[in-house]
Amino acid sequence: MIVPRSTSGLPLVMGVVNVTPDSFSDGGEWFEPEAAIAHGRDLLAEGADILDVGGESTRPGAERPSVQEELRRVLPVIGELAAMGATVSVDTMRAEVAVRAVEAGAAVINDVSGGLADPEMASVAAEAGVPFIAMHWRGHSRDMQDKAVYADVAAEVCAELTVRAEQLRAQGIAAENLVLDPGFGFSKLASHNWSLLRHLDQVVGLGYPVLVGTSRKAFLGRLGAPEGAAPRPPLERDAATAATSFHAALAGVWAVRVHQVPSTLDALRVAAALKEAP
Ligand code: PMM
Repeated sequence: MIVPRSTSGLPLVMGVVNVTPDSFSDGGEWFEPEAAIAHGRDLLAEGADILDVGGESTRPGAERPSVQEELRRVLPVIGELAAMGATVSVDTMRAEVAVRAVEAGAAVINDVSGGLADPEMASVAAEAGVPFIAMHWRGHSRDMQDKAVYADVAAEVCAELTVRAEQLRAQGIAAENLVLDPGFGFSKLASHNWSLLRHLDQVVGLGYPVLVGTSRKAFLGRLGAPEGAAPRPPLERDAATAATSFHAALAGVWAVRVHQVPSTLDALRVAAALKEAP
């Protein structure tokens, strides 16, 4: 399988299905498999092209679940959603979870560590022959913000992603199955996220399809919040997310990973109308 493409010229919409008790954006809301499946069905009905099912929270400071717990969370949800005809990606850093997820019907592997967290991941993805999303990553959530040190964030993220892509291809992942993601919020301060977003064209310029995941992230919550106050809560960040999706569409990304589909689709439609206008 090669990376699915939109026929409209718009980025694809990847809807987030977190089966976790502790994600920052929707913590616990869809933790039971039945609730997660129902949520996935809703996202699909709203127009999501891909459903991204994850069982490990990657919010800063998060502890990791066991492999067995991660499998218990994601497999039934992936199986049901794939059986409904959805294109499902599995959001995991573990090769064993990726293999079992593909067996259960996942058509895409989304690894926020880009294959760095598990030495078996690249060969497993190559063997499975499914699209592999490699995100820019400098370490596990526990201490990732200590590694948010850059002189030129866009240039350094591009350089690190280029090395990662070369290594993944050397490990057998076909170039046409590779997607890159600059990793908003992962080992990045708010200022780094804004700079990366502004220079997204550099990431797109690497020549691979690009996924952007800014949805409900903390840097958006700080907009409009008084200086020194807590960021606005995740559920109040969807309008700002739509604005970043609009920007990503103009930059030519392959897909946006979001929690709320209708506002995203509107933002992408505005971008398309602008692009087509004489
Ligand atoms: N962000 C989160 C989880 N998975 N995957 C990719 N490829 N890119 C991302 O930016 C990304 C991801 C964290 O957000 P969540 O807790 O809302 O799922």
